[in-house]
Amino acid sequence: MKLIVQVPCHNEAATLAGVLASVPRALPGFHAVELLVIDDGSDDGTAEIALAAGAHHLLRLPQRQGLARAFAAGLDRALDLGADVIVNLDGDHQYDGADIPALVAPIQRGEADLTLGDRRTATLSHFSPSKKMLQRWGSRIVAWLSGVHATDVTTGFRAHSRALAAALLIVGDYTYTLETLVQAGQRGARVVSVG
Ligand SMILES: Nc1nc2c(ncn2[C@@H]2O[C@H](COP(=O)(O)OP(=O)(O)OP(=O)(O)O)[C@@H](O)[C@H]2O)c(=O)[nH]1
Ligand SMILES: [Mg+2]
Repeated sequence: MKLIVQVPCHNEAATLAGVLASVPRALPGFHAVELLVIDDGSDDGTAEIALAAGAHHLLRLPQRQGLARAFAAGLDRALDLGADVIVNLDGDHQYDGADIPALVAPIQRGEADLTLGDRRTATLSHFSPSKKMLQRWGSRIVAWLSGVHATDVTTGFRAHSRALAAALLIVGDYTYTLETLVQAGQRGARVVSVG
């Protein structure tokens, strides 16, 4: 089993090295753990920092395409690289790579196709009221459209089985978070919140 941790980045030079350092380089049940950085048209040296900080793979988008396209391009590359499980971890250090073992465990056990790192935002005071509202409504819309019940539907910390990643079709430019959940639910994928 190969795990690829993809990190979409637009100008994350300040935080990327810390993000990559937080990712465990070996995990029980995986013969390889590899880092894939998607550089979405950065002009702050993000790509150079990625390589210096130990990224195994670097996908450079010639110009900024937006998070959803960067995410989708990363999934495609990770599949080409033979990933069995693909984790998405944002480059701004909002999440901790040390939580990856817990995030991938339900997929390793064969109990989930997609896991969500739940930030427990309802109780986080630094999350703005508008973001909390987006989440509340997003959560309802996802449940209504697809039957998936999850609180933190906008989280960028997720793990995907290979089969689910290959089935996702991302058409938006801005955010992939809700449309991927709706598609997963409509396909009957098992979505599990962790955290
Ligand atoms: N905003 C933005 N992020 C991008 C883009 N391309 C790649 N990314 C990366 O996508 C990840 C998530 O972006 P964020 O701006 O942190 O989005 P967010 O976590 O929903 O928002 P915050 O709560 O403000 O952090 C980061 O690692 C970005 O570097 C882009 O065009 N715009
Ligand atoms: Mg962020």
